[in-house]
Amino acid sequence: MKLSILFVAAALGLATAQQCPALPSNVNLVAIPKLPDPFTALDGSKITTKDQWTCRKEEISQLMQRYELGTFPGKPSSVTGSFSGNRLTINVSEAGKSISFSVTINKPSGNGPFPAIIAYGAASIPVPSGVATIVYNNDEIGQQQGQSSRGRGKFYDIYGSGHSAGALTAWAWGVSRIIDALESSTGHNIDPKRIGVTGCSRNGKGAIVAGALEQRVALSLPQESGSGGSACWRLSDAQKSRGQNVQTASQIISENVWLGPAFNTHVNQVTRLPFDHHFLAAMTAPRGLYVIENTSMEWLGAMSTYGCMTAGQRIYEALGVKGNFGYSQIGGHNHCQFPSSQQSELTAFINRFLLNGSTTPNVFRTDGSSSSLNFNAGEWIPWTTPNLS
Ligand code: MCU
Repeated sequence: MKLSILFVAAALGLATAQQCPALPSNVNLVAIPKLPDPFTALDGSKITTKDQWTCRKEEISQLMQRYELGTFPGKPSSVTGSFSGNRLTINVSEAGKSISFSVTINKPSGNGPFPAIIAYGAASIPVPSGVATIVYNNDEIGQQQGQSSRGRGKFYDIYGSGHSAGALTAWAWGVSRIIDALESSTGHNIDPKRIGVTGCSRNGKGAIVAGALEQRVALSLPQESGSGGSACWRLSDAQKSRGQNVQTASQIISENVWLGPAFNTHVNQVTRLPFDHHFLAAMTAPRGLYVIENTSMEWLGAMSTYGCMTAGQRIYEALGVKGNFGYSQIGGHNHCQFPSSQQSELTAFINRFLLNGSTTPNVFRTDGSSSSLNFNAGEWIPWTTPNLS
């Protein structure tokens, strides 16, 4: 049946979405001490083509959802948007439940259409004139006030307090609904094809996960996301075992509800996870991703984010778009204060992905010394990077 549908579609010259196999219900979790290979699928097959990558990318997303992030639901049965003043109000209904939330859109002067950056809470990067800011109260969608926040917020009003999603996934769902509403409503003059997402610290974890889960995000700008964001669980554990005060998986689940409850059983044996956070880059590629980090904050895991994103960049490289990925780790400033030395890099990403520029950014740098970071790529990245055809 499926084959004949595909055949008829092909004969009619219709585009058919690639069918990817569902994730097996039982995945054999085995210890993978170093960073897992993005280019070997669960069934052991090697990924050598972009076509094969399509389903591996989907598999990676399903794995991260099942064991860490919780399920990212598809589009609800009804999403509407209405724009008035500078407020976009989004009404969502699904299976007899309804919620409504609003975002504030601060627009440049002129006619547009304008690109926009969705800011979790408030932007702590400078948003250039020419780009709108959409202020998103993510806490309203998924609360993040410690353990008592589990299952609270408007996402859970729709899906139930027992839903598997952690707050990061609930917030990404809210980003998706903002984009739905921008696509279907008028008067706002925002171009839904040129949307960036940013946030710092806990909200930086949210920004990187939003771009990974929601494929309509054109540019992700996570700032000082650290553990649960651009850091890898395995590397943060390695830093911890060197005596450094970094946030690990076992700590993060005790602090807040950013991740799904399914993650709790894995935090003391993260080597059994069939992924690590370089796979967030896999889920985001080939779209724009500029990771902003800070060597002056031990808790973020300077080696962990640097090493994890070194591995993440290789996925972009395999796809032939290495320069669409950026990593910049600069210290000497407070948490969530954007240093002027990173301005030209941020500008390059915004120009390329939100302002229709054609120059590829190409940023990868740290001000940490190799001895202070002490990341051995040969040890932690035991796989080779293919040139996907
Ligand atoms: C870096 O983000 C978090 C961090 O994960 C938490 O452990 C700490 O409590 O808060 C940071 C944050 O959000 O600071 C604003």
